[in-house]
Amino acid sequence: MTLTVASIEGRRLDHFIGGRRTAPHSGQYLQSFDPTTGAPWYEAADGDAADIDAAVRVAQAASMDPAWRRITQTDRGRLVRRLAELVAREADALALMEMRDNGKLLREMQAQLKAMPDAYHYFAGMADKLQGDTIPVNKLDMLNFTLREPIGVVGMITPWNSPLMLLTGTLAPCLAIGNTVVIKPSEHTSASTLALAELVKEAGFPDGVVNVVTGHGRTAGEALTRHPGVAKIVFTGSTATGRRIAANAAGNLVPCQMELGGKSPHVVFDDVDLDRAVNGVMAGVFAAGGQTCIAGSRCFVEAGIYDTFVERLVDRARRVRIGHPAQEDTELGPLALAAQLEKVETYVGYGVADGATIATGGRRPQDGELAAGWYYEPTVLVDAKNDMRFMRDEIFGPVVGVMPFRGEDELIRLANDTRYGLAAGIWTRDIDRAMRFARNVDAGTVWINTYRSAAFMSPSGGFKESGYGRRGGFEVMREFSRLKNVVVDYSGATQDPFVIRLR
Ligand code: TXE
Repeated sequence: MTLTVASIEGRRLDHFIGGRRTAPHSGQYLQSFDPTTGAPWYEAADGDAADIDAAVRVAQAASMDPAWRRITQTDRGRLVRRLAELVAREADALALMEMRDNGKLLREMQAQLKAMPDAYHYFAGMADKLQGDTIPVNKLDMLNFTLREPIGVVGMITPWNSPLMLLTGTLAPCLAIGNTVVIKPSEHTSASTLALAELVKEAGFPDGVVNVVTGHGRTAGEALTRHPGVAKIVFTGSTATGRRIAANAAGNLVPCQMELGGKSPHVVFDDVDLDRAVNGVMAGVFAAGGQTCIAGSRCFVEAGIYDTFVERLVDRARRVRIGHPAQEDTELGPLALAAQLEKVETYVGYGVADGATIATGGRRPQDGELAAGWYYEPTVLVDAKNDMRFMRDEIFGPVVGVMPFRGEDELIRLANDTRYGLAAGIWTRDIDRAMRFARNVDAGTVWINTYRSAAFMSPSGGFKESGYGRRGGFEVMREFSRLKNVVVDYSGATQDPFVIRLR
């Protein structure tokens, strides 16, 4: 892997198309910033429609090329496993690159990267298990069966919060199934995806199977979603952008998989071990700086323990260690983007204007080096209500709104009073109650006495405006293959073309 933090500092990075670094058609590059200082640290090709067109054509050609199309399933799986080994070899370098780009804790990015090879191995195992059915039909001497085939070129648009992890859940199965891909990473975090493309080449995948075009959403991203050569769009990002992409894809009748925003309810009943629940709520919204679609940003606490719970939560939030993401003891790093910091400040302001009270946080830290970066204190807003703007929209930062509830009926009404439906969490010792909540809450994933416990073996995705389609588990075999029905008449009989036989 030639791309590392040291090798790219101050340099220009090109697209990766057809197995080669390719300069942007426009000659333009965009800057990528270090969130701990706000300073640019490398430039990436600023792709446009011409670059996307070149990449999609190459990916189309690769999907028809016998080097990829006629490879056995076993060999395809072997390539994905080889990629897993290379990701394991480069895990530390990739984690460092992602931390530098998005400011997330090095420990967190390392944990993601160390777990990633297992995901590639898991999906590699699907390569030789993609099978159809034999269908019994009411005709003798007829064989009726289904085939599962690759779809073709899959366009992937990824965000900046966990670039490679969010890519893996769709890239690994796509490759195992035999698709080819064009990836448009976030303009804020281009480096690690370009580095991964180098590993794909080193693993031995034919050129053109994986292509990366960097650039802005409104140019490169938009062009990818409108390109008629793309057979499916995979998107992770905001609901507003997802809606726009789905409309573009509809123009070509192309299906999408959408992993969008969330405003997930995180519930605490009065029968719990309070320390455990406080830690769970903290992890749900302050880990990753709240920059995760599954953040438990609306916290509902049973009225009887509301005051005690808030006191403990605030006490713990005040003790969160804010610092440089590479430091071993840092618990909260900076936000990834200047725009994200502004969004967080704006929404905390809305919260106060709408009648909530800041119990802790609500400020940028002012001391020393922290003042220069995009840092924000963990923030707890009490007296929150669902109709307040900060409780309705996804903030994507370390901000939680807390409100009391009385009884399960009120809880379900409050929990589901959102346009999102991505995740939900509940802390209680009463399993009946937990199961009733799991059945009644509108969320694609429900956690009971845990939170943010994601696994590539389980299907994840949202309801409502959080999107559609599923990642993880066996569901992806359906998502990234197409189903063909084949009918064979082996009777040898010649039929009169105009005889209609009634049964
Ligand atoms: O997202 P966008 P942004 C949410 C979160 C955050 C907000 C804004 O609430 O505050 O989105 O972040 C590409 N056609 N999430 O502006 O715009 C873009 O280049 C095609 C939730 O970064 O959704 C990038 O690659 N592509 C989330 C990707 O879309 C377009 C993760 C995401 O950008 C495009 C990130 C267009 N017209 C943000 N416009 C999650 N679900 O985890 C943009 N893009």
